Amino acid sequence: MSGVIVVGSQWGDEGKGKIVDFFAEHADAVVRYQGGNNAGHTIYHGDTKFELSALPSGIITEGQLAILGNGVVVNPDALLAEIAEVESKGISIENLRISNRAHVIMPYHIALDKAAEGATNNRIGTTKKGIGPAYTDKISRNGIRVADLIEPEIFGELLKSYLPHKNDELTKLYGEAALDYDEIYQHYVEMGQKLKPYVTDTAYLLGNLMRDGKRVVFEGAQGVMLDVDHGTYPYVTSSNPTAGGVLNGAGVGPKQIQDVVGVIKAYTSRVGEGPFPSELFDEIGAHIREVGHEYGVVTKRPRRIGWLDTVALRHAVQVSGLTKLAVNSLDVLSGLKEVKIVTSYNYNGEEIHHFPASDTWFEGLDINCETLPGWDEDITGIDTFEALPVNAQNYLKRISELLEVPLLSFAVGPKPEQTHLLG
Ligand code: 2SA
Ligand code: MG
Repeated sequence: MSGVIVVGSQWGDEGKGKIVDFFAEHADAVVRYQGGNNAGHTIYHGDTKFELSALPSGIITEGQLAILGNGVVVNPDALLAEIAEVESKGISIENLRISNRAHVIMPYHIALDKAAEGATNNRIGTTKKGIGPAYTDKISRNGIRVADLIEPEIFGELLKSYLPHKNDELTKLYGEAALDYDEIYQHYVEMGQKLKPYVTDTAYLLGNLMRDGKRVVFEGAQGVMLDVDHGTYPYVTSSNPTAGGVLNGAGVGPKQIQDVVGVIKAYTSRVGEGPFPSELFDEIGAHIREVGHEYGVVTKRPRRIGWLDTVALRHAVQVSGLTKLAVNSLDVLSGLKEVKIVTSYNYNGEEIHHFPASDTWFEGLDINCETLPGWDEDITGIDTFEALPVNAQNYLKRISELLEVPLLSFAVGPKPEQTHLLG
C-alpha cells in the first residue's frame, strides 16, 4: 500500500499540481492516468514557474519517475515541445516513461474537435486539443497506440486504414480540408522515434515499484465534475479524472491505494459550457476571478466563478472515496465581508442534497447557502492553521465538517512554501 491519488474535486484548476508536487517530494514516481494536453498544471520549482500540460508534474523533481500511464492520450507534438521547454530550464527528462498502451492524439482528432466546436449546435467548450475524438477512437477500437506509433510499418498500416474515414468526416460533414497521409506519416514516425526511448509497459513498471514498497503519486487532471461518468455530462471531458480512473488508467489495483486526496479551491471555478449551480454573475465573481487569476492555463479563457458548493463536493467525496481534503486559494477570499457555502439545492420547491444527473434540472434550480463572516487580513504569509484569522479557520473547519472528510492542508498562495499541513 504505497499509492496516493491526488484528484481534482471540482471542475478542474483546483491547484492539483501544487499538491502533487508537495507529495512528490517524498515519492518515487508520479503518474498521470487520464487526459492529455488539455490539462494545465502550474507549479513552481524554486523561482521557476512551469506550466505543464502533457508531462506529469513529477518531471521537475530530480530522481523521480514521471509516468504517462495507459489511460492518457498522448499528443507527440505537444509532448516533445514541452520536453524541449523543460530541458531549456535545466530539467532532465531521463526519468520520463510513456505507456506503450496509451493512445495517440492524431491530427484528425484535433481537426475534428475544432470542427465540432465550431459547429454551433453542439458546443461543449472543449480545449480543442483532440481529446474527445482520441478517446472516441480508443473506445470504438480505431485508435493508434504508442506501441503502434513507434513501429513505422504498423503505424503506416493503421493510418492508411483510418485516415480516409476521418477525411470523409472532415470534408463531408464539416467542409474542412482533408489531411495528407504522407505528411502525417513522416512527421509522426519521426516523433515516434524520438519518444521511443521512453516507451515501456508502465503497468508492469508500477507493479514492480509498488511491490518494492516505493511510493507512487497518481496525478489527476481536470476534476470529478468533468468525469465522463460522474460529471455534468455531456459537458465533461472524455476520461475518468475520478479515483476510479487510476485503476484502469495506470493498471494498479484498489488495494495498492492508501489515500485519495481531494483537491479543492476555497471557491469554485469552471471553464467551458455546462451546469454550474453556484455560479456568481455579480461583482464578487469578477473580483474573485481577478484576485485568483482565474484564466485557463491552456486556452487563457476566463473561468466562471462561484461559491464553494458542498452538494457538488459531496458527490466528489462519494465517487472518488476521498480520504483527505486539500483546500487551495484560501487567500483569494480575503477581503470579502462574507463568504458563502452552498449546502443544498431547491428543485421544484423541494430541497435536494444530491447533484442532479439531468441537464434540464439545472434550469429551475436554486441554491441554499450558509453565510459565514469573512476576514480582511492578508494571509499569504501565514504558515499554521492556528495563525489564520478565526473566521478563515472556521470556514475551513466548516468545509471539512460538511463533507465529513478531514483536512490535510490549506494553501494561501501558489508557491510551494504557501501550502501548509494541518496538525
Ligand atoms: P476537453 O478538451 O474535451 O477535455 O474539454 C471538455 C471539458 O473539459 C473541460 N476541461 C477543463 N476544465 C478545466 N481545466 C482544464 N485544463 C486547462 C487548465 C483548461 C484551459 O488547467 O486551465 O486552459 O482552459 C480542462 N481541460 C478540459 C473543458 O473546459 C470542457 O468543459
Ligand atoms: Mg488546470
